[in-house]
Amino acid sequence: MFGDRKVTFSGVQPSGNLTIGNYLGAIRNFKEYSEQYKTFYCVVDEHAVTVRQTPADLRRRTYETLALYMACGLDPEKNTLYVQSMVHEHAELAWILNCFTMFGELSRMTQFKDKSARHADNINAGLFTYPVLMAADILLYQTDVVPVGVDQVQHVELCRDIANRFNQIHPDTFTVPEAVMPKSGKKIMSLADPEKKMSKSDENQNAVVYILDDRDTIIRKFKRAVTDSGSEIRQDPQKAGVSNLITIYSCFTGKTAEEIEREFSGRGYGDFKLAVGEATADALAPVQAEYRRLLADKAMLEAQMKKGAEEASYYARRTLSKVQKKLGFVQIR
Ligand code: AQP
Repeated sequence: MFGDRKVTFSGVQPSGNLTIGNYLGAIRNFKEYSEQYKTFYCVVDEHAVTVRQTPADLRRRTYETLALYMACGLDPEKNTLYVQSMVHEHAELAWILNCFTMFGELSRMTQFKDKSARHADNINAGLFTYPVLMAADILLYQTDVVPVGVDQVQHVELCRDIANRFNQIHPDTFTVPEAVMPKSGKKIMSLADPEKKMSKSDENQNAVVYILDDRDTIIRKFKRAVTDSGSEIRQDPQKAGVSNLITIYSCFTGKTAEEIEREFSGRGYGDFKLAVGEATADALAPVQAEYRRLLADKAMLEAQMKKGAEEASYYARRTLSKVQKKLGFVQIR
C-alpha cells in the first residue's frame, strides 16, 4: 500500500513484436488501475535475455514497448513507466529470492518446460529462474495486484509462495500479491493452431496478429485462421478455432458471445472472419497512430525512461534495504 492506495505492477518482455494476446490479456487492462492505484509498468528486458536476442532488436523493441504502453493510454504522469535493467534492485532482490525458492518448485513451471523444449540448445539457468526474477519485480513494490494473462498466473502463484515463505521467517517484509485476469481475453490462441497460445516469438507470422500489423495484413491473417470443417459460429470446446475468433471479436466490439452467435447465425465462416479482421483493425487504428507519433520522439522516450527509473528506484531501494537488513547484511550509511 502507498498511503491508502493499493499497488499494481505488471510487465511485458520486449522479446518480439507485441501481439493482440499481449494487448487483450495484459496491456489494455493496465489503464483501469491508473486512477486509484499506485502503478508500476515495466519493460522487462532482463527477462527477454533468457532467450537469445539480437542486441539491436532488443534495444529497438524496448523503445517500442514503452511507446506502446503510452499509446495504450498509460499517462507517464499517473503511472511509473520504466525499463527493468535501469533499476538494479530487480536483479539484486532476485538473487536473494533465489535462496528462498525450491528447485522442485521451479521444475514444475509450465513455461520453463515449454520454453526449454522450444530452445533445447539453450536451456540456461536464467530460463529456469525466470519466475524468481518475476517475483522480485512484483515484491519490490509491495504489489497488491498483478494484471496478467492466464499463462503468467502460475508464476504469480509461485511469487506468493516465495513471499509467504520469506514472511514466515522474517515477518512483515512483503505484501502478498494477487493475479488478476480480464474476464475475456485472458488466453488468446494462435490463429494457425488454436490449441496453442498466441505468442510473440512464434515463428509462423500467420499464427499471430501483431498490435502494429496494418489493416490489410490483419484481415488477411484472420481470413486464413484455422477453424473446422463445420460452418456454425458458436462457442464450443470442440470448436477451438471459432471459439477463439468469437473471443477476439467480443473483446474488440464489447458484444457478448450470445450476441455474436445471433449476429452470425446462418452466415458462413468467410463473413465472420472478415468481421473479426475489420473489428480488430478498427480498434487498433488509434493505438497505432498514437504509437507512431510517440515513437518518432526518441528524446521524449529517453527522458521518460530516465524519470520512470528514478521513480521506481526510490521505491525499490526501500524494499531492498528492508530485506537486506532483515537478512543481516551490514548497512553503513
Ligand atoms: N496469448 C495471450 N493471451 C492473453 N494474454 C497473453 N499474454 C501473453 N500472451 C497472451 C500476456 O501478456 C503479458 C506479457 O507477456 P510477456 O511479454 O511477459 O511474455 P509471455 O507471457 O511469454 O508472452 P508471449 O507473447 O508468449 O512472449 P514470448 O513469445 O516471448 O514468450 C503477460 O501478462 C501475459 O500473460
